[in-house]
Amino acid sequence: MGVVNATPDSFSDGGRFDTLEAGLCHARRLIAEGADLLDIGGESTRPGADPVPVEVEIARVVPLIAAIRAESGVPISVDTMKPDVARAAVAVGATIWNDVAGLTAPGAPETAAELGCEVMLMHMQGEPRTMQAAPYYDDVVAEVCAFLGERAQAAIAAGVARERIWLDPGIGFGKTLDHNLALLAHLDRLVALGFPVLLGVSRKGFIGRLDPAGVDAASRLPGSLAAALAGAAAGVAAVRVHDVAETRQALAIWSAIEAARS
Ligand code: HH2
Repeated sequence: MGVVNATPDSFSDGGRFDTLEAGLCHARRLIAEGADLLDIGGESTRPGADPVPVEVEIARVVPLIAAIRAESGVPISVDTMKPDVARAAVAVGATIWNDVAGLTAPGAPETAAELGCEVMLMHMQGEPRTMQAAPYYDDVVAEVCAFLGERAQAAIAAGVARERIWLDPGIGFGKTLDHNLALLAHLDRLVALGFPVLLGVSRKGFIGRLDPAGVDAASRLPGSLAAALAGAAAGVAAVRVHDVAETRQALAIWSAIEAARS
């Protein structure tokens, strides 16, 4: 999954793709690099980010999704916590709702069922503005698995087909370095819930905390690849990345080695 942030303030690429032309150029590039799907977001969820009004978010993502859809059949997800934004995105061709709040907004599961789209349910403790203030868990892996299992059941109860549901542990969303590492070390437990798992580690802050040379988001590609491969080894179905070509190469080499085992 290649990321196109149509935002002025995303942590790794904020402001680079926030005009329609720049967003479309970036989408074309990710498609050419081999992205299997594109994730379009109009609200930054980086730690400390303020919420964006619904009309602003719609104005950022809808023209871009429509423009991509006009020239490519690549599957498109919309990265939003708001049912009205998901509705507007699906109307112009998005087929997946990527919700970092796990369909917890009022009416979200019902909207997803009505739209008939796939849903990606992510775990987040708190909300972006404050989530890194003091994350706390007794058992982070058990709690994230329980939350995601419960959100999947809520989606199914509202009418979302089971085979349209993905789960995502939400690396960096209300989690300390130790929480992130515990989740990455035990991804197999999330995979065991029986839904495809999406993993977002690309350029995230935990990489900079483990390696001082990765202090800037743009210098975290090697760590991003290492974490993506750890995810692949644990059986995740997709990785959400900024660097599609590099990730594809890393995954291709890893898979070839795995295939040669048998
Ligand atoms: N991470 C980000 C945003 N959306 N969605 C899912 N499902 N999983 C993730 O890990 C995830 C996500 C944060 O990354 P980015 O989009 O680059 O930054 P920002 O939120 O600042 O736009």
